[in-house]
Amino acid sequence: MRTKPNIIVTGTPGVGKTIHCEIVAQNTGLKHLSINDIVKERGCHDGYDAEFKSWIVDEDKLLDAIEDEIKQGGYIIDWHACDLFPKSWIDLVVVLRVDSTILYDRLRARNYPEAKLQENLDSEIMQVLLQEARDSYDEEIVVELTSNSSEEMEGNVERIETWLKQWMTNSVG
Ligand code: DAT
Repeated sequence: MRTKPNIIVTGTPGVGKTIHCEIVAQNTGLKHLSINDIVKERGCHDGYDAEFKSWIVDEDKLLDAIEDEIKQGGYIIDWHACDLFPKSWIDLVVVLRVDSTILYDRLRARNYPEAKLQENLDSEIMQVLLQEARDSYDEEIVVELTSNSSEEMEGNVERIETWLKQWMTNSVG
């Protein structure tokens, strides 16, 4: 049994996963696990897609690389997919959502190639990651939160921290 929960923060690139995870990790002591960094640093990929400017993830290697850590609990996982993680590892799935005009500006600021920008905008509009989360986990643990503004981000962080406190209380009790 874990003494601390594992949380996934997911959503289309640019919704605010990294910034949410960093703040929650700083405030709570949960460890921020950036899957992007792990893929790069631990070589969990089959090479680089130059057109999309992204690594081609080897999911089996990735799961092997993080299994021992995640099973200890206490991680806030930052990744734009969630269906690869076994259900038994995860206690809460936060899906961040954003208006497409705001997302467009955030991805433009990152100089995304046009095809990648368009694919991500379509994905957000079609709610692809929300659907993936709902298909992969029990509905009680999937929470959809909007991340258009700093005020919304503060509210989201507070909600995640309240959930965490509740989880810790229940696990002790
Ligand atoms: P992700 O990790 O999902 O790709 P990010 O955390 O890197 O996204 O955020 C992308 C950019 O948008 C970054 O400059 C911070 C900004 N941002 C994200 N969420 C925000 C919010 N709710 N309010 C204001 N700015 C936000």
